[in-house]
Amino acid sequence: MAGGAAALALTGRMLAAEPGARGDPAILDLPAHSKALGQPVAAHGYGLPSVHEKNLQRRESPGLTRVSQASVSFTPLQGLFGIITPNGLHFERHHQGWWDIDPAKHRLMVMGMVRNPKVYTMDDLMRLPSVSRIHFIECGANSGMEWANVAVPTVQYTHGMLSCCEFTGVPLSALLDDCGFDRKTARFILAESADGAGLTRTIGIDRALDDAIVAWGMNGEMLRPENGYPLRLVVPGVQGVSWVKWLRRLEVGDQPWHTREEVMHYIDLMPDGSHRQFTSIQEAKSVITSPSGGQKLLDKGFYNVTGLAWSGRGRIKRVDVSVDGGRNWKTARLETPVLSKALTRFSLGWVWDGGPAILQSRALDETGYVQPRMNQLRAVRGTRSIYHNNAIQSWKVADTGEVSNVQVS
Ligand SMILES: Nc1nc2c(c(=O)[nH]1)N[C@H]1C(S)=C(S)[C@@H](COP(=O)(O)O)O[C@H]1N2
Ligand SMILES: [Mo]
Repeated sequence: MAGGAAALALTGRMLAAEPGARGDPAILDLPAHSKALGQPVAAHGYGLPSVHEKNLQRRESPGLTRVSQASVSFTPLQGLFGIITPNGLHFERHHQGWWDIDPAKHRLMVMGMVRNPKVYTMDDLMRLPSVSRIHFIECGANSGMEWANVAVPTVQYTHGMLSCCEFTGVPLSALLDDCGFDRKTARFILAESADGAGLTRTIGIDRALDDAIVAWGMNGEMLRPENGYPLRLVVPGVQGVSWVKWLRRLEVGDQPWHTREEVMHYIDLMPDGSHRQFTSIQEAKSVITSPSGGQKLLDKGFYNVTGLAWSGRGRIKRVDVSVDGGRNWKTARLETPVLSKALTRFSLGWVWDGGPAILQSRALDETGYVQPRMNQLRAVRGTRSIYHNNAIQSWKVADTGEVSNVQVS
């Protein structure tokens, strides 16, 4: 219930101390910070969050077992504002644990169907013209437990394999051009990692040339070790597994490699027994982050219902919010900026009357695609899926004010 505690803290922060008979001590008693010198500059060479925000942490889901180092920590979406994930709270997914690799010893090899295969040092790469772009990354298994309807308690664990950062690096297309690749014959790129996971994924050439980035920067500083320092692949709109961390090799070829990570994992088992591979684009999805599971509404009255929407196919066009389990919908306000393949923040004012309610959000993207209900998704995909669940999420508000995870058709 650690995540629940974090969620409660969010609501608790708004509680003022009870005014006593003489009035509010928070006003009447002059605090130490108004009477004495504060702390000096550079007390922390690298700044830290307030001690009062200690509860806001990446956490492992109570419902998942850690297998060796191969595990997941989830981003506390319920405690974040806007669209950018702070680097220390970016979710982590490691198949074989993480490393803090010495950039002076790291190399990137580009080979295969290119005229001039090359090995780059980090210095070589960082001398090239770079771009900085804001994109979301979502693990293909995000919300995977909802297929089995196990009522994961908080939004941190239902949707927290999701983050959004400004990534800086060299466009993959520029790197391929630098090695003289042939646009007529090249059709696929293999990306390979330097960690023990030997993570390899095939990426179609269109996607590679469109907006993929070989990135070293994240939110204005170097990538964190957990997120692939010093080099990772950024494949906007595509599920997290293709964002190869500790990237060491790119190979150009004319057919998919059919690696373990694309034929055994990250596939969708369909009702007829067949399985879908290479379903890599993350379709439009949204979730209300506040109020959300584990939180408690302390009183009747006004609430700003807010959350995040995203689409691997481009911009979010509209988000609708329902407070009655999907019978009636209102269009939410989208906060700017609304960027392609990035998280978009939405909000809608709501006056809670103290009765039971079911909160839902539904995203529409610029292609016209509408986020499906869980039963619409199950009708096509069956019940044996793990990956690629982008269904509408429902949060039930009980008359006690307690918010919990429910599935309503
Ligand atoms: N080298 C390497 N790259 C990797 C992984 C890994 O285990 N090793 N995990 C992948 C998966 S499944 C996901 S969802 C994302 C997670 O990125 P993050 O840990 O930065 O959140 O990285 C991908 N790239
Ligand atoms: Mo993943």
